[in-house]
Amino acid sequence: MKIDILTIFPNMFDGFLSESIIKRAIDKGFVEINVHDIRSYSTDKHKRVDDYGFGGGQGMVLMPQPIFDAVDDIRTDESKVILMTPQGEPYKQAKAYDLSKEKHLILICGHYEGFDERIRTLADMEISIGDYVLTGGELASMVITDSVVRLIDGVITSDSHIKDSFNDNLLDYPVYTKPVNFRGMEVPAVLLSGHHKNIEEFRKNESLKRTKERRPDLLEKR
Ligand code: 6GU
Repeated sequence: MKIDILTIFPNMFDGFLSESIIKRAIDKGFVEINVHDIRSYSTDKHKRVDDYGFGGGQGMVLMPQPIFDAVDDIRTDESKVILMTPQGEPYKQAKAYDLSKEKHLILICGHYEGFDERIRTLADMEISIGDYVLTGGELASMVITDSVVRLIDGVITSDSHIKDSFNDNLLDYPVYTKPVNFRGMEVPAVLLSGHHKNIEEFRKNESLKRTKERRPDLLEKR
């Protein structure tokens, strides 16, 4: 898979792309990720990327020219263009699965004060990562990238995501490691029993209990 990210803050991605599973996925060739500075596409002599909104009131608005030129340059027949905006479709694990099957994603990071409405016509899809406002789409595009890349075949063992929270709309069961007794808190005996059927049942019950307590809305979707 290839992911191209358009942003006015390319440096924000340095840490994200150079650590942990994302770095490994890049190094092993499962994904190619390119961060493009929208400013480098500006034809303005001062390399401007935003300007005052017509009608007044909303501060600086991202201009269409640099973003249209960037997408023209990067898009192919296989690209899905996604606009990051709090007005987009709420992002869910099911969408992460869909996107992980795509060949090429182009993520456009919006700006908190807004982007010219005509930029919307470039997008195949608009995504929001939740009901709160970020200063820009950069963190949101990292959330999308992270959640999609880990689902690409081979990036992590599929065992580790088959059991993820939200598959089947259930939260994860609790897990423990050594020591068996830590400051008086014991690992549930069933997990030490070696009895696989009982362990499976314990986990299923804990998943259900936890989902009922914390996210009853998910149970209604089952
Ligand atoms: Cl995608 N962008 C911004 N700026 N804020 C958000 C968001 C996206 N999703 C939730 N809040």
